[in-house]
Amino acid sequence: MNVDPSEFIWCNGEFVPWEDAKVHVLSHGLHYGTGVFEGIRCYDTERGPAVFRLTEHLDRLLRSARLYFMELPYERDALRRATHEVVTRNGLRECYIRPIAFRGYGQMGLCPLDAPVDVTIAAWKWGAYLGEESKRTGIRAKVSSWRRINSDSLIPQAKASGQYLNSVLAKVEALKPRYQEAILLDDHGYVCEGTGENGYLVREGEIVTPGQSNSILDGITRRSVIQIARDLGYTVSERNVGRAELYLADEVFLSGTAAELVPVVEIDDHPIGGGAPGEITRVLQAAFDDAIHGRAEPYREWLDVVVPRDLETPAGDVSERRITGATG
Ligand code: PPE
Repeated sequence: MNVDPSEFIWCNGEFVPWEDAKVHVLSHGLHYGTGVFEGIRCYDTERGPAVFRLTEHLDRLLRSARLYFMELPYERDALRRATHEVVTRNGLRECYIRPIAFRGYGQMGLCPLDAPVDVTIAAWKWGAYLGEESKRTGIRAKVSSWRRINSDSLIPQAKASGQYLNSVLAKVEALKPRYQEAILLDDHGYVCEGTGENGYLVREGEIVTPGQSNSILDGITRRSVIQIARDLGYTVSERNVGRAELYLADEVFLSGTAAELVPVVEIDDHPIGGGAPGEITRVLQAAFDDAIHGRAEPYREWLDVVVPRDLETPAGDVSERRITGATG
Protein backbone atom coordinates (compact mmCIF):
# COMPACT_ATOMS: atom_id res chain seq x y z
CA MET A 1 0.00 0.00 0.00
CA ASN A 2 1.52 3.30 -1.04
CA VAL A 3 -1.29 5.43 0.39
CA ASP A 4 -0.65 6.98 3.78
CA PRO A 5 -4.17 7.46 5.22
CA SER A 6 -5.28 10.78 6.66
CA GLU A 7 -8.27 11.20 8.96
CA PHE A 8 -11.11 12.54 6.84
CA ILE A 9 -12.26 12.59 3.25
CA TRP A 10 -14.74 15.15 1.95
CA CYS A 11 -17.60 13.23 0.33
CA ASN A 12 -20.50 15.13 -1.25
CA GLY A 13 -20.26 17.94 1.29
CA GLU A 14 -19.60 15.87 4.40
CA PHE A 15 -16.41 14.89 6.17
CA VAL A 16 -16.28 11.11 6.43
CA PRO A 17 -13.63 9.12 8.32
CA TRP A 18 -10.98 7.88 5.85
CA GLU A 19 -11.91 4.20 6.17
CA ASP A 20 -15.64 4.85 5.65
CA ALA A 21 -15.26 6.63 2.30
CA LYS A 22 -16.59 3.76 0.17
CA VAL A 23 -18.61 3.28 -3.02
CA HIS A 24 -21.11 0.64 -4.16
CA VAL A 25 -19.69 -2.07 -6.48
CA LEU A 26 -22.32 -1.15 -9.08
CA SER A 27 -21.10 2.44 -9.29
CA HIS A 28 -21.21 3.54 -12.92
CA GLY A 29 -17.71 5.00 -12.78
CA LEU A 30 -16.23 1.70 -11.63
CA HIS A 31 -17.69 -0.18 -14.60
CA TYR A 32 -17.27 2.35 -17.37
CA GLY A 33 -14.62 4.77 -16.10
CA THR A 34 -17.05 7.67 -16.05
CA GLY A 35 -15.18 9.97 -13.74
CA VAL A 36 -12.94 13.02 -13.91
CA PHE A 37 -10.25 13.86 -11.42
CA GLU A 38 -7.37 16.11 -10.49
CA GLY A 39 -4.02 15.71 -8.81
CA ILE A 40 -2.98 18.77 -6.82
CA ARG A 41 -0.17 19.44 -4.39
CA CYS A 42 -0.08 21.56 -1.27
CA TYR A 43 3.30 22.80 -0.02
CA ASP A 44 4.49 24.07 3.30
CA THR A 45 5.48 27.71 2.83
CA GLU A 46 6.43 30.47 5.24
CA ARG A 47 2.89 31.84 4.83
CA GLY A 48 1.45 28.44 5.80
CA PRO A 49 0.29 25.45 3.76
CA ALA A 50 -0.37 26.67 0.20
CA VAL A 51 -2.02 24.84 -2.66
CA PHE A 52 -0.21 25.19 -5.96
CA ARG A 53 -2.45 26.66 -8.69
CA LEU A 54 -5.64 25.41 -7.05
CA THR A 55 -7.97 27.51 -9.19
CA GLU A 56 -6.42 26.23 -12.41
CA HIS A 57 -6.76 22.62 -11.24
CA LEU A 58 -10.41 23.10 -10.27
CA ASP A 59 -11.11 24.83 -13.59
CA ARG A 60 -9.62 21.85 -15.41
CA LEU A 61 -11.76 19.48 -13.30
CA LEU A 62 -14.90 21.40 -14.27
CA ARG A 63 -13.76 21.48 -17.90
CA SER A 64 -13.09 17.70 -17.94
CA ALA A 65 -16.56 17.15 -16.44
CA ARG A 66 -18.26 19.34 -19.06
CA LEU A 67 -16.50 17.44 -21.85
CA TYR A 68 -18.14 14.26 -20.57
CA PHE A 69 -21.55 15.91 -20.03
CA MET A 70 -21.25 15.67 -16.27
CA GLU A 71 -22.74 18.49 -14.28
CA LEU A 72 -21.05 18.93 -10.92
CA PRO A 73 -23.31 19.85 -8.01
CA TYR A 74 -20.59 22.21 -6.68
CA GLU A 75 -19.17 25.41 -8.05
CA ARG A 76 -15.48 26.16 -8.16
CA ASP A 77 -15.54 28.28 -5.04
CA ALA A 78 -17.28 25.60 -2.97
CA LEU A 79 -14.68 23.07 -4.15
CA ARG A 80 -11.90 25.50 -3.28
CA ARG A 81 -13.23 25.98 0.25
CA ALA A 82 -13.72 22.22 0.61
CA THR A 83 -10.12 21.64 -0.50
CA HIS A 84 -8.81 24.08 2.10
CA GLU A 85 -10.89 22.35 4.72
CA VAL A 86 -9.62 18.91 3.74
CA VAL A 87 -6.07 20.16 4.31
CA THR A 88 -6.78 21.82 7.64
CA ARG A 89 -9.08 19.16 9.13
CA ASN A 90 -6.44 16.56 8.44
CA GLY A 91 -3.78 18.75 10.01
CA LEU A 92 -1.67 18.49 6.84
CA ARG A 93 1.01 20.94 5.79
CA GLU A 94 2.35 19.20 2.66
CA CYS A 95 0.13 16.79 0.79
CA TYR A 96 -1.25 15.49 -2.47
CA ILE A 97 -4.91 16.32 -3.07
CA ARG A 98 -7.18 14.14 -5.20
CA PRO A 99 -10.62 15.50 -6.07
CA ILE A 100 -12.72 13.11 -8.14
CA ALA A 101 -16.20 13.46 -9.60
CA PHE A 102 -17.72 10.22 -10.82
CA ARG A 103 -21.00 8.68 -11.87
CA GLY A 104 -22.27 6.83 -8.84
CA TYR A 105 -24.72 4.06 -8.03
CA GLY A 106 -28.20 3.60 -9.45
CA GLN A 107 -27.98 3.42 -13.21
CA MET A 108 -26.36 0.72 -15.36
CA GLY A 109 -25.83 0.77 -19.12
CA LEU A 110 -23.72 3.17 -21.08
CA CYS A 111 -25.87 6.27 -20.96
CA PRO A 112 -24.40 8.06 -17.96
CA LEU A 113 -26.70 11.07 -18.01
CA ASP A 114 -29.15 9.86 -15.37
CA ALA A 115 -26.55 8.38 -13.03
CA PRO A 116 -25.85 10.47 -9.92
CA VAL A 117 -22.63 12.47 -9.73
CA ASP A 118 -20.57 11.95 -6.58
CA VAL A 119 -17.77 14.31 -5.67
CA THR A 120 -15.04 13.55 -3.16
CA ILE A 121 -11.77 15.20 -2.14
CA ALA A 122 -9.04 13.26 -0.37
CA ALA A 123 -5.61 14.45 0.74
CA TRP A 124 -2.66 12.51 2.04
CA LYS A 125 1.09 12.69 2.31
CA TRP A 126 2.55 11.44 -0.97
CA GLY A 127 6.27 11.62 -1.59
CA ALA A 128 8.01 11.94 -4.94
CA TYR A 129 6.01 10.02 -7.59
CA LEU A 130 9.01 8.39 -9.28
CA GLY A 131 11.10 8.22 -6.10
CA GLU A 132 13.03 10.88 -4.19
CA GLU A 133 16.32 9.70 -5.65
CA SER A 134 15.04 9.99 -9.25
CA LYS A 135 14.56 13.73 -8.92
CA ARG A 136 18.33 13.99 -8.51
CA THR A 137 19.63 11.14 -10.66
CA GLY A 138 16.97 10.92 -13.37
CA ILE A 139 14.97 7.97 -14.65
CA ARG A 140 15.14 5.43 -17.47
CA ALA A 141 12.20 5.58 -19.85
CA LYS A 142 10.90 3.55 -22.74
CA VAL A 143 8.86 4.67 -25.72
CA SER A 144 5.69 2.66 -25.37
CA SER A 145 4.33 0.37 -28.06
CA TRP A 146 0.92 1.73 -27.03
CA ARG A 147 -0.15 4.92 -28.76
CA ARG A 148 -1.60 7.67 -26.64
CA ILE A 149 -5.41 8.02 -26.95
CA ASN A 150 -6.32 10.39 -29.75
CA SER A 151 -9.09 12.91 -30.17
CA ASP A 152 -10.98 10.68 -32.62
CA SER A 153 -11.79 8.24 -29.83
CA LEU A 154 -11.47 10.10 -26.55
CA ILE A 155 -10.57 13.56 -25.30
CA PRO A 156 -6.83 13.71 -24.54
CA GLN A 157 -7.24 17.13 -22.88
CA ALA A 158 -9.70 15.77 -20.30
CA LYS A 159 -8.42 14.17 -17.12
CA ALA A 160 -10.99 11.37 -17.16
CA SER A 161 -10.71 8.10 -15.24
CA GLY A 162 -11.42 5.60 -18.05
CA GLN A 163 -8.80 7.21 -20.27
CA TYR A 164 -6.09 6.10 -17.86
CA LEU A 165 -6.31 2.46 -19.01
CA ASN A 166 -4.08 3.70 -21.83
CA SER A 167 -1.51 4.92 -19.29
CA VAL A 168 -1.85 1.69 -17.30
CA LEU A 169 -0.96 -0.44 -20.36
CA ALA A 170 2.05 1.74 -21.13
CA LYS A 171 3.23 1.84 -17.50
CA VAL A 172 3.06 -1.94 -17.05
CA GLU A 173 4.94 -2.46 -20.30
CA ALA A 174 7.64 -0.03 -19.17
CA LEU A 175 8.00 -1.42 -15.65
CA LYS A 176 8.53 -5.02 -16.73
CA PRO A 177 12.00 -4.43 -18.13
CA ARG A 178 14.34 -2.03 -16.36
CA TYR A 179 12.50 1.19 -17.06
CA GLN A 180 10.66 3.48 -14.66
CA GLU A 181 8.38 5.34 -17.02
CA ALA A 182 6.82 5.06 -20.46
CA ILE A 183 6.63 7.79 -23.10
CA LEU A 184 3.68 7.60 -25.48
CA LEU A 185 3.54 8.63 -29.14
CA ASP A 186 0.42 9.98 -30.82
CA ASP A 187 -1.27 8.29 -33.78
CA HIS A 188 1.09 10.08 -36.21
CA GLY A 189 4.12 8.78 -34.35
CA TYR A 190 4.98 12.09 -32.68
CA VAL A 191 5.94 12.25 -29.02
CA CYS A 192 3.04 13.02 -26.62
CA GLU A 193 3.92 12.56 -22.96
CA GLY A 194 4.61 10.18 -20.08
CA THR A 195 1.86 8.08 -18.46
CA GLY A 196 1.27 10.85 -15.92
CA GLU A 197 3.64 13.64 -16.98
CA ASN A 198 4.28 16.06 -19.83
CA GLY A 199 7.62 15.79 -21.64
CA TYR A 200 10.35 18.16 -22.88
CA LEU A 201 13.67 17.95 -24.64
CA VAL A 202 16.56 20.38 -24.74
CA ARG A 203 18.73 20.69 -27.83
CA GLU A 204 21.42 23.32 -28.29
CA GLY A 205 19.98 25.38 -25.46
CA GLU A 206 16.42 25.41 -26.80
CA ILE A 207 13.55 23.76 -24.93
CA VAL A 208 11.05 21.86 -27.06
CA THR A 209 7.76 20.32 -25.94
CA PRO A 210 4.84 18.77 -27.84
CA GLY A 211 1.91 21.14 -28.39
CA GLN A 212 -1.82 20.85 -27.76
CA SER A 213 -2.44 19.17 -31.13
CA ASN A 214 -0.25 16.23 -30.05
CA SER A 215 -2.97 14.68 -27.80
CA ILE A 216 -1.37 15.81 -24.55
CA LEU A 217 -2.96 16.72 -21.26
CA ASP A 218 -2.75 20.49 -20.85
CA GLY A 219 -0.57 20.16 -17.77
CA ILE A 220 -0.65 22.88 -15.16
CA THR A 221 2.95 22.09 -14.25
CA ARG A 222 3.73 22.30 -17.97
CA ARG A 223 2.29 25.81 -18.17
CA SER A 224 4.28 26.77 -15.08
CA VAL A 225 7.53 25.28 -16.40
CA ILE A 226 7.13 27.01 -19.77
CA GLN A 227 6.55 30.36 -18.08
CA ILE A 228 9.48 29.93 -15.69
CA ALA A 229 11.76 28.89 -18.58
CA ARG A 230 10.75 31.90 -20.69
CA ASP A 231 11.16 34.25 -17.72
CA LEU A 232 14.68 32.87 -17.33
CA GLY A 233 15.35 33.77 -20.96
CA TYR A 234 15.16 30.33 -22.56
CA THR A 235 13.38 29.75 -25.85
CA VAL A 236 10.54 27.26 -25.55
CA SER A 237 8.97 25.86 -28.72
CA GLU A 238 5.78 23.87 -28.83
CA ARG A 239 5.93 21.63 -31.90
CA ASN A 240 5.84 18.08 -33.21
CA VAL A 241 8.66 16.00 -31.76
CA GLY A 242 9.86 12.87 -33.56
CA ARG A 243 10.82 9.80 -31.54
CA ALA A 244 14.48 9.94 -32.58
CA GLU A 245 14.72 13.57 -31.49
CA LEU A 246 14.48 12.24 -27.95
CA TYR A 247 17.54 10.04 -28.48
CA LEU A 248 19.47 12.95 -29.98
CA ALA A 249 18.52 15.47 -27.31
CA ASP A 250 21.04 16.97 -24.90
CA GLU A 251 18.48 16.72 -22.09
CA VAL A 252 15.01 15.26 -21.55
CA PHE A 253 12.75 15.80 -18.58
CA LEU A 254 9.16 15.19 -17.45
CA SER A 255 6.78 17.33 -15.40
CA GLY A 256 3.56 16.73 -13.48
CA THR A 257 1.93 17.50 -10.17
CA ALA A 258 2.76 14.12 -8.68
CA ALA A 259 6.18 13.77 -10.35
CA GLU A 260 7.15 17.47 -10.16
CA LEU A 261 10.23 17.83 -12.44
CA VAL A 262 12.17 14.67 -13.20
CA PRO A 263 15.21 14.26 -15.48
CA VAL A 264 15.21 11.38 -17.97
CA VAL A 265 18.73 10.05 -18.50
CA GLU A 266 18.06 7.08 -20.75
CA ILE A 267 15.38 6.28 -23.35
CA ASP A 268 15.10 2.91 -25.12
CA ASP A 269 18.64 2.15 -23.93
CA HIS A 270 20.10 5.34 -25.45
CA PRO A 271 21.82 7.54 -22.86
CA ILE A 272 20.51 11.12 -23.07
CA GLY A 273 23.17 13.82 -23.07
CA GLY A 274 25.93 12.38 -20.96
CA GLY A 275 23.58 9.91 -19.26
CA ALA A 276 23.18 12.33 -16.33
CA PRO A 277 20.68 15.13 -15.61
CA GLY A 278 21.45 18.16 -17.77
CA GLU A 279 22.20 21.72 -16.73
CA ILE A 280 19.00 23.36 -17.99
CA THR A 281 16.93 20.63 -16.35
CA ARG A 282 18.73 21.41 -13.08
CA VAL A 283 18.13 25.14 -13.41
CA LEU A 284 14.41 24.63 -14.12
CA GLN A 285 14.09 22.07 -11.34
CA ALA A 286 15.52 24.53 -8.81
CA ALA A 287 13.39 27.42 -10.08
CA PHE A 288 10.23 25.29 -10.00
CA ASP A 289 11.10 24.14 -6.49
CA ASP A 290 11.39 27.77 -5.39
CA ALA A 291 8.02 28.56 -6.99
CA ILE A 292 6.08 25.75 -5.32
CA HIS A 293 7.61 26.47 -1.93
CA GLY A 294 6.80 30.18 -2.09
CA ARG A 295 10.42 31.31 -2.37
CA ALA A 296 10.00 33.03 -5.74
CA GLU A 297 8.24 36.40 -5.57
CA PRO A 298 7.01 36.50 -9.19
CA TYR A 299 5.16 33.21 -8.76
CA ARG A 300 3.63 33.84 -5.34
CA GLU A 301 0.20 34.24 -6.94
CA TRP A 302 0.29 30.56 -7.94
CA LEU A 303 0.03 29.61 -4.29
CA ASP A 304 -3.37 29.57 -2.67
CA VAL A 305 -2.56 29.84 1.03
CA VAL A 306 -4.93 27.67 3.03
CA VAL A 307 -7.36 29.88 4.96
CA PRO A 308 -5.83 30.33 8.44
CA ARG A 309 -9.29 30.50 10.10
CA ASP A 310 -9.52 26.75 9.65
CA LEU A 311 -6.14 26.21 11.28
CA GLU A 312 -7.81 27.18 14.56
CA THR A 313 -9.91 23.99 14.34
CA PRO A 314 -7.50 21.12 14.92
CA ALA A 315 -8.67 17.83 13.42
CA GLY A 316 -8.48 16.31 16.91
CA ASP A 317 -11.52 18.33 18.05
CA VAL A 318 -13.71 16.50 15.61
CA SER A 319 -15.45 13.74 17.49
CA GLU A 320 -18.59 12.86 15.50
CA ARG A 321 -18.34 10.08 12.92
CA ARG A 322 -19.78 12.24 10.17
CA ILE A 323 -19.31 15.93 10.23
CA THR A 324 -21.19 18.22 7.93
CA GLY A 325 -18.64 20.46 6.26
CA ALA A 326 -19.10 24.19 6.10
CA THR A 327 -19.10 23.77 2.36
CA GLY A 328 -21.93 21.20 2.31
N1 PPE B 1 -0.16 14.03 -18.55
C1 PPE B 1 -0.91 13.09 -17.91
C2 PPE B 1 -1.47 11.95 -18.68
C3 PPE B 1 -1.15 13.25 -16.53
O1 PPE B 1 -1.89 12.34 -15.89
C4 PPE B 1 -0.58 14.35 -15.83
C5 PPE B 1 -0.81 14.51 -14.36
C6 PPE B 1 0.20 15.29 -16.55
C7 PPE B 1 0.39 15.09 -17.91
C8 PPE B 1 0.75 16.54 -15.89
O2 PPE B 1 -0.30 17.43 -15.59
P1 PPE B 1 -0.22 18.44 -14.35
O3 PPE B 1 -0.27 17.62 -13.09
O4 PPE B 1 -1.40 19.33 -14.51
O5 PPE B 1 1.07 19.15 -14.48
N2 PPE B 1 -0.92 13.28 -13.62
C9 PPE B 1 -1.54 13.26 -12.31
C10 PPE B 1 -1.92 11.85 -11.91
C11 PPE B 1 -0.84 10.94 -11.48
C12 PPE B 1 -1.38 9.61 -10.94
O6 PPE B 1 -0.70 8.61 -11.10
O7 PPE B 1 -2.48 9.58 -10.36
C13 PPE B 1 -0.69 14.00 -11.29
O8 PPE B 1 0.49 14.26 -11.52
O9 PPE B 1 -1.24 14.35 -10.24
